[in-house]
Amino acid sequence: MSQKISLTRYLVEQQRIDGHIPPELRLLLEVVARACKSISQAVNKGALGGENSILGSAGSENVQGEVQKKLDIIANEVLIEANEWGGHLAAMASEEMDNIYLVPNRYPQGEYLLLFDPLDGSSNIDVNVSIGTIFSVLKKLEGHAAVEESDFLQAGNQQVAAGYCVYGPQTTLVLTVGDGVAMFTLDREQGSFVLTEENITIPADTQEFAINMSNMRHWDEPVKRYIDECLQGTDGPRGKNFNMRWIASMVADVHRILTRGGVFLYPWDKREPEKAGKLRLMYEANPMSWLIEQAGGAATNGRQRIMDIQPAKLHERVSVMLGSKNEVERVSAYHSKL
Ligand code: AHM
Ligand code: MG
Repeated sequence: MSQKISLTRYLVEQQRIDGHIPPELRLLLEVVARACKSISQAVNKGALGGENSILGSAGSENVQGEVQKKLDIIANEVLIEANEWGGHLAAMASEEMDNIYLVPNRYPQGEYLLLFDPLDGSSNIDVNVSIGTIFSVLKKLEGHAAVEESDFLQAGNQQVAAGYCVYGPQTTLVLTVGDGVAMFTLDREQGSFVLTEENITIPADTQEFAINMSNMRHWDEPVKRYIDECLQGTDGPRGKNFNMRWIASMVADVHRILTRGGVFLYPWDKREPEKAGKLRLMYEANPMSWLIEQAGGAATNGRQRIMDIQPAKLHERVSVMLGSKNEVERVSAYHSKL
């Protein structure tokens, strides 16, 4: 790319030239990107952050009963503080908050709802492995003056923007507003995100899968069959060898898939049968599914397109299989044969 295109310019063009996004949504996305820059700074400091290290546990649990890390809480606060006063939002919801967060009365109210996992891949924070922020944007339901949790309970196909920021060797923001997927790399000297990849497409076929193999004995038959056939390589029915990667940060695994293809699975398993899965539908699976679909891939819970699932609650969990289209279709077909 001869001339550098900043995220700001990309969004202005999405608004002005293509009419894809209204000005308030552009502002919202700029604010989220700004918050991600601050989170990236905090992540970079690690053990050097503040008087005490910002690594380690915060000594509390979130609504899902998971131990919160200090950086989970810092990232959550950064996103709230950046977004609450701009006038573009009505409310926010986060993995780290039990209930929705209403924009305080002292600030103007907007039409949008922002959902996020402030720091995904928390188990990787202390070990200096890539982590990220995932976000999804919905519109408030019309005719509702006061926002309630029920306003958030919209299927993923209602999203108006979705993305993530991965804090890895580079800090990269990946975004869709329904017009393909674009990637922006943080230029630390300039302090801005620069467009580095547009119209991302995922190859329909792949020879790489991502799954936590230690859960194998708990999977149900379709997932076992799919992975078992991959593992048989050239000797098995697939007739080709597969490679495996598992970073344990969905952002980093999805980023690899958007970059070179692959399939990611965090399926339902028998450990806690009443749980639909580990990952959360509204602020993990839905935004990632939309990015993957916008890049030509597919995303399913095995039986249904993830983005068509009607959520029943804010922190709902879901079984996730996403990535290269032909692989996702294959694993779906194995589920329908049950
Ligand atoms: P988190 O939101 O608490 O960080 O959990 C989500 C993460 C995903 O990023 C990742 O794919 C998965 O949990 C890893 O789980 P496991 O530790 O079971 O491999
Ligand atoms: Mg998380």
